[in-house]
Amino acid sequence: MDKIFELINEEQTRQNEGIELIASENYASKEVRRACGSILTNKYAEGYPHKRYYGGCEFVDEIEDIAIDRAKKLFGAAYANVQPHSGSQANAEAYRALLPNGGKILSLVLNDGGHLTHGSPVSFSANLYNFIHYPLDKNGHLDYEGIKQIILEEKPDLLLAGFSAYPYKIDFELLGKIAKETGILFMVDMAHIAGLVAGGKHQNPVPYADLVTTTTHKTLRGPRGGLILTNNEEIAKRVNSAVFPYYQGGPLEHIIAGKAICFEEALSDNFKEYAGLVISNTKACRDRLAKLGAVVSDTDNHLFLLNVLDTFGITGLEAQKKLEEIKITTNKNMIPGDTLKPNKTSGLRIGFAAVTTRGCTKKDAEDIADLIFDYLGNRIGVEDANKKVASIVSNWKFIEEI
Ligand code: DSN
Repeated sequence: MDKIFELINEEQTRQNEGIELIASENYASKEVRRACGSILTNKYAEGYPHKRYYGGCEFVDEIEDIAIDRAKKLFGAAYANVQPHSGSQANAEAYRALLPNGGKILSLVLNDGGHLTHGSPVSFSANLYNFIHYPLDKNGHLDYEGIKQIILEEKPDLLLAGFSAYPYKIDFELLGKIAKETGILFMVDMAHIAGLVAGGKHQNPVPYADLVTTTTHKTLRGPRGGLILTNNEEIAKRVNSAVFPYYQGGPLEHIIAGKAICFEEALSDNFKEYAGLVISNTKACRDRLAKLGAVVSDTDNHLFLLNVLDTFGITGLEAQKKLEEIKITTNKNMIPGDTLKPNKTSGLRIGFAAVTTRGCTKKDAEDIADLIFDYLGNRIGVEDANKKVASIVSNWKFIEEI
């Protein structure tokens, strides 16, 4: 067997045996994976449905049309571009559609829960555009009035919302109103919460924003990829040019087929129930940790932040590595006002989208909280902790069956 297939098998075992708490991960369904691994990967289809640069596109045209229609229906958008290869590329394409190079963008800084493409100096974003940032308030919440004041003083061209490590609801309607009143554009990157929006458990930004980007593989539970939505025809045209030919070449029609299947799954009642369970499991784990005495953010969505420095006297990096010893996967994360650097951090980001797909219950979520608290606090040893992980996971679906 090719070494690659051996490694895929090992990764499959790792995914089956572990407790996956990385807030941006999930398990795509068999059907999504079947489409993504299909012969559609063989096809070149530069351009858009019915306007391609290649022959033989009649079937991929239909597939892409279906993906677009389902994306529009799922999020109530007038226009959808399903070709972005990733969330980062979707953001690059969105900025290109909305602003000239050098345009001024007001966003949340990475350290407070933003994203690399929201103006980090190590990403293209800060090199092509002029980013300024709004802070969170002292409790780690958005300060809507403060954002308005910054807009009035700094006069950016675009307000950007939607975050990677923000555990609270976002009032998109209010942010859209602020942008309108101050005469600037409003863009949302809903990558983390797209599944909660699709499941009706978070306010949908599409009616309030000029443009919305997302990934399709986080809470939305589809294939790894990006999506751009808008209700504005002019912006939609500029998005299409920014995606192809400006930033991308041939679309990944196998992934677009996987997106189409994911959108149909997300339109179901089962998915609505799933989105609700993600939120209640996250809350159950967070509340249990708080009850045990851990320093944690609150949560309204699929994630929370655990301050491991104040709770256990270790860094986020140390906590992440220690939990890996017992097959619990998390990621180190800055917490608002963090005094440590991004490669160490004071916090862990913990999310329940993936384990809820496998069948995690409220009791499992509370048991996971006990396990994290006891293991990071050196109250139980590695052997006992491993037994507890195996026992929790033994009640869950195998990832191949999802
Ligand atoms: N890397 C993603 C996350 O983990 O949140 C964001 O793109």
